[in-house]
Amino acid sequence: MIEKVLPRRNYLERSDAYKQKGIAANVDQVLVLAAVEPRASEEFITRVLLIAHAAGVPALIALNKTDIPGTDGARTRLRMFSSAGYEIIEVKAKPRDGTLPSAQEALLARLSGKSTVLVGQSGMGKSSLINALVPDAAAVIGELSAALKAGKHTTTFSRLYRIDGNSTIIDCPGMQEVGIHHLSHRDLEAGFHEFAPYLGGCRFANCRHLHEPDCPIRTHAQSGQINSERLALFQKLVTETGT
Ligand SMILES: Nc1nc2c(ncn2[C@@H]2O[C@H](COP(=O)(O)OP(=O)(O)OP(=O)(O)O)[C@@H](O)[C@H]2O)c(=O)[nH]1
Ligand SMILES: [Mg+2]
Ligand SMILES: [Zn+2]
Repeated sequence: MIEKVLPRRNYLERSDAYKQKGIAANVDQVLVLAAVEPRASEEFITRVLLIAHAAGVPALIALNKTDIPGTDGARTRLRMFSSAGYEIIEVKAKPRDGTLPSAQEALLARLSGKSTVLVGQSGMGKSSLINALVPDAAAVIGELSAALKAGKHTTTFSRLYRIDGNSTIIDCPGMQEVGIHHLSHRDLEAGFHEFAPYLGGCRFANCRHLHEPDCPIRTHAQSGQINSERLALFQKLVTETGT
């Protein structure tokens, strides 16, 4: 039953050339869930960070399944995000050996008093994390496909759960694509907020930081002040979206 429609203070959306898809509105933050296995895609995470930035919503990252081998490799792959200033919280929502979930305290502290939307690829353990945070949630958890080494899109609709009196979290279906068609070149640039000190220093006012000469974004990536993997993803997205 719809009781009341509140004014919209923000709106998180993704889009392709044909349509926009709303993810959530009026949230305080986005929690992007990555996992050791299935291997989280850095491009996926980057795209979520971009749509969050464009919606004016802060984002943080959690790495799940830190009980399984390969955790070190996953940590290394996520370093590009911590070097850009994003907080990464390690969790074990549903350890394989049946031990209790861990690192909930650090995460709960970040979720306290806020409304959070939890997004990630299928199989990262979003619903498992909901169950660990909200004892009576009973969110349905899926198996992984052995053949595809991927999630099976178990969650099919978004649902808001109450963690306590003033904290909520929304479980979403796993996303395959995070389209950023609604973002301009400026939105992309702004989403890579570590570029900010160097913007304006490019020789060309309309520099896209791809191959142009005298581009401080590129020279700072060469000298290490900007993470070069971040710049490579920025360039890939700029080229793909034609912005
Ligand atoms: N080893 C390990 N496995 C986990 C952990 N958390 C979740 N899993 C497993 O990951 C698989 C997928 O979990 P779900 O919670 O259904 O993943 P989801 O992100 O909600 O997936 P969708 O609803 O399809 O988007 C299940 O087999 C879980 O048991 C963890 O901390 N460690
Ligand atoms: Mg789920
Ligand atoms: Zn430039």
